[in-house]
Amino acid sequence: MINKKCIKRISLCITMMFLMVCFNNSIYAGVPIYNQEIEPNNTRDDANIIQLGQPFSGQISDSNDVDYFSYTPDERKKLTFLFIDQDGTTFNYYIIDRTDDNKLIHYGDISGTITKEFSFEADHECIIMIKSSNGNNSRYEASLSGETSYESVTIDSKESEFNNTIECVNKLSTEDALISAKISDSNDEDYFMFTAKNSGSKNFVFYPGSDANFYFFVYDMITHQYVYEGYLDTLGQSKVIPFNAQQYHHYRVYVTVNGSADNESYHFKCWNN
Ligand SMILES: [Ca+2]
Ligand SMILES: [Ca+2]
Ligand SMILES: [Ca+2]
Repeated sequence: MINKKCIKRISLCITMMFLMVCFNNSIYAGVPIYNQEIEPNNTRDDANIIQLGQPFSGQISDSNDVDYFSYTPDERKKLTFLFIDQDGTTFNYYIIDRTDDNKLIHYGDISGTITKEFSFEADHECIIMIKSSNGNNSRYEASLSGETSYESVTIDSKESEFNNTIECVNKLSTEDALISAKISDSNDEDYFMFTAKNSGSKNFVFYPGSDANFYFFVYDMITHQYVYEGYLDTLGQSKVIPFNAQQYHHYRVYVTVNGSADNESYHFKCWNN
């Protein structure tokens, strides 16, 4: 028997699903695909959204046809693009980082089979474009596969996952960069490193974006001493930690959240006094 409470719940679910669809569509205009392209996919905005590791097939129907595909990793990945020409035509391909001002990652001609490997940042949209100037119903198969990239990288402002170990630390390009990051779940840990460009008194400031129970430390990797270590004890307020920096010393910053965490954002910055 469906009572009023049930109907209320069902209509709430439908409303939420509708809002989620609207929200997704506001980010990506294209449609998700599985094993087959869906036309029209002739612009970046109409790119077919592909699934990692799922091969798909397509065809260039004439010399005006272009096929765009899109994938956005939620953490830094090593990606492998595989392309197989199915009927002896020469195709042209372009791999683009749309988020990084349409930076061209790879491009070239393909007849036969190619694989291309490249690293890709979290939350950057990877666009793959296929065309063929001599194509007429030219068929191809392709796939994009990938795995988490376990490498340290240099960052300017935003953290780059995976940074959960000392080896995969995010290195700050400058000691006073303002870094924004998040603890995405209770298993997330974030490692950063900066180098003091001069000696003197500085303030390390931690800005919590929520009232989560943040734990963090700042550690001098040369003297092996903690500048600060402990829970954020300021109840959601910024924490200012004065310290005497030593020129060229490397400082490790570690952040996590004690207990449950759901995309708990935070910022930090080292200020020169
Ligand atoms: Ca197309
Ligand atoms: Ca994180
Ligand atoms: Ca992390």
